[in-house]
Amino acid sequence: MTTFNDVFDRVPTLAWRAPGRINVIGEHTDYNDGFVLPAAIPHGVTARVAPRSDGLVRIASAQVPDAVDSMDLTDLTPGAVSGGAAYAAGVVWELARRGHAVHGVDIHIDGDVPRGAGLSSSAALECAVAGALNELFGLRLEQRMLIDVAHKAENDFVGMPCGVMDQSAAMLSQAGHLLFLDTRDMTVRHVPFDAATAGLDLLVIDTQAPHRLVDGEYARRRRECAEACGHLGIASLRDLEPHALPAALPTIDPVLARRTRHVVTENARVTDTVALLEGGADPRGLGALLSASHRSLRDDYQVSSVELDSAADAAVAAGAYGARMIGGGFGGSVLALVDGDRRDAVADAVSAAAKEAGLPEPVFLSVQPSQGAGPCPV
Ligand code: GAF
Repeated sequence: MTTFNDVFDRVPTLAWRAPGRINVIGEHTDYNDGFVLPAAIPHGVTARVAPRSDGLVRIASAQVPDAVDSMDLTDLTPGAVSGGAAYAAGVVWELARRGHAVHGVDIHIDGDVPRGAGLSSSAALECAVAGALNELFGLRLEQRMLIDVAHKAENDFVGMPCGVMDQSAAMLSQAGHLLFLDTRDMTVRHVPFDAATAGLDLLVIDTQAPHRLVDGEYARRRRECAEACGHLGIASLRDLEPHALPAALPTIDPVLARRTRHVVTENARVTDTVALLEGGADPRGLGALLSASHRSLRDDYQVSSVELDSAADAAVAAGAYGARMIGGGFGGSVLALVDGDRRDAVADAVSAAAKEAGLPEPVFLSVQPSQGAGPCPV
C-alpha cells in the first residue's frame, strides 16, 4: 500500500473522508423523485490533496500501487480517464465546468469500502474528493452543492446515470441515525436507529457476485420508469399513490406496470419504515418490510440475482427478521436484520446455502449507522 508521500514525494495539505452506505429501504426510488432511507457505514474513503503550481492533475490510489493518472486540467473530458481515477477526475472536471477556481492538484485516495459490493465506494470517493477540493481551493460550497457536484461527476463524466441517494448518504448521514431523504425536494430527517441497544445486528452479506450488465440494465430501468410516466400522464412515479395502482396498471404495458408497482409500493415501504421507527415500535417489525422490498425488487423490478436471492432466503430461513438486496442489484450485497446472538448462525447458514448452490463464498460485515463526510487528519 502506498501513501501520498510515497507517490508524490511531498506531504498532503489536507484530507477529507467520506463513508460508504447501506440502504435500509427505498431502492430504485431516487431517480423517481421518491423516498430513500440509507445510512453511512463505518467503512470509507479518504482523499488527501495538495495544490500544484502548474495545471497538472495527478491521481493515485493506495489500493492500486504503481499507477498514477496524470493529465492537464484542460485535457479533462469524459472518457479521458478510466477506472477508479475517473471518479476523482470527474469531480475536478465538474468543479471546473461550473466555473470554480480549480488549479493543478495531487490527489491520493485510500479506502476500505469493499468494491463491487453495492456499498457505494464510488460515491464515497467522489464526496471525499469534492470536500477536499472545496477546502483546498477555498470554494466555500455548501454540502448540498458538493452532493450535486459529486452526483453530476458520476452522471456526466463517469457516465453512470445514478440518482442522488449515494452521494447524499455519504455527505449528510449522522451517526446513530438513518437518513430519511425526499429526493424530490432534498429535505432530510435524521431517524434515530440504535440496532445494538435493541439487541439487533445489521448484517451486510457481500455475495461476491460480480455486477452483471448493471449499467445497461440500470439505464434501462430509468427509461422504463420515464416511459410509464409518459403513458400515465404524470411527471414522475412519485405522483402515483398506492390506492391508484389497481386502476392505473392495466392501462399500460405489463413490464412497465411491474416497474411502476415496485416504485410506488417501495415509496410506501419507506414511509411505513420511518413511521414504525419514529413511532417507537419494536424495530424487529422492520424485517417484514425488508423482505417485501426484496420480493418486489426480484419479481417486479427484476434486478436481483441468484446469489442475492440465495443470501436473502437463507438468512430469513435461519432466523433473520427480514433481508433484502441493497443498491442497484445484479450482484453486490444483501442486508439482513438479525438478533445479535443469531448473527453467526445466520452467517453460517448463508455460507452453507451458497456452497450448496455452487455460488461464491459470501463475506460478512456488521455495520452501525455512522457519521457522514468531513475533514480528517492528514
Ligand atoms: C445505485 C445508484 F447509484 C443509486 O442512485 C440508486 O438508484 C440505487 O442504485 C438503487 O436504489 O446505488
